[in-house]
Amino acid sequence: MNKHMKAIAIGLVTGWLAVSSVACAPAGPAGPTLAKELHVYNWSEYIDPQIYADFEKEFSVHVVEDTFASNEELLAKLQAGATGYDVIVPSDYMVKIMIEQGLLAKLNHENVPNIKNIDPKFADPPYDPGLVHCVPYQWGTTGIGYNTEAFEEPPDSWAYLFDPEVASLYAGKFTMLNDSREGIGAALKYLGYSLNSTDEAQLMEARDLLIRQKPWVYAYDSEQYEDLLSADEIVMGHGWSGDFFMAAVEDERIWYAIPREGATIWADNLCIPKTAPNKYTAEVFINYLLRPEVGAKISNFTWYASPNAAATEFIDPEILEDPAIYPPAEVMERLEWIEDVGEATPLYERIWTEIKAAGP
Ligand code: N2P
Repeated sequence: MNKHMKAIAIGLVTGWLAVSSVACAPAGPAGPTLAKELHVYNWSEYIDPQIYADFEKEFSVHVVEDTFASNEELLAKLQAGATGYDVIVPSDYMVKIMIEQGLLAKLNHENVPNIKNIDPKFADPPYDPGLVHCVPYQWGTTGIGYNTEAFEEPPDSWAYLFDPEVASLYAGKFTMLNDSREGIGAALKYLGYSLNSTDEAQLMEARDLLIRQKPWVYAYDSEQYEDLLSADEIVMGHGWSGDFFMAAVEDERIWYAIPREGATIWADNLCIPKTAPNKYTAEVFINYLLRPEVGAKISNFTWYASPNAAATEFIDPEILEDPAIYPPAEVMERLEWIEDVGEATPLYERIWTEIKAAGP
């Protein structure tokens, strides 16, 4: 009997026992039951769809996925009163903002025993100490994906996107993420500042640079840039590491560089909104994603690094050994986490709106 069949057999036996005990003992409080449907609000192409199918097969819960393209879009949706989501996937800084705004439920760790599989390095993040609300899902970096045939040297500097003399050579041939913190952050890094700067003069400099760059930008896009690369619409894109590596499986011309001035490192997290209709089912699902084999299946599909230490032995060696996915210490030192900039947040949003509204 394989492991799976054994689990079913035990389930049948305990099910039978439960029925017979109900018959001869006073009924206790009903344990939590699984919902028929689970609503996941995720980044696009961020999970192997087979995982939803496998979960449904084992637990008889149908997973419905809806996607968002930025943390700010996710936050706006929740603030506007969206109440249908059971699991959401915000990044680090957004977890902190959501906790402060009272938007997240606390996890019942008893329902998520596989949380023990999380690498200790990720088990006590500053944005959610002790993983009280969320569980880390995947982590990666933000840099420049490119068509290797279009460059003699890898475009490993933000100058390719921002230095007028260089970027203008690629006019109409590159995209920028449609993301306020990532877009402004990249400009700040090019200028030699922290991507969490709250200095108004530095932020104005970043704004001017982004407005200057705008005529050369093919599109502000966070969901299709890798397809645009493959279709030869663009030759490089500001984007998330794994999206390019995933595209490289089909198109070997595509590769990815972390700019030498430094770049974003981020971790996305599985969290449950306070308004979730099916909290227990959400916890069962999160616990499922934390199984070693399932954790590996996620990274083997997304090409992002996994915070699940127990998954490592099942992750493709090609992914584990790729220094652009698991960067060496000297690269890690140049990476910076996006932090909640508190009172400066409206300024970032205003700058981004100004950039998007500026003439071409
Ligand atoms: C996946 C997007 C990765 C999310 N397509 C970046 N935080």
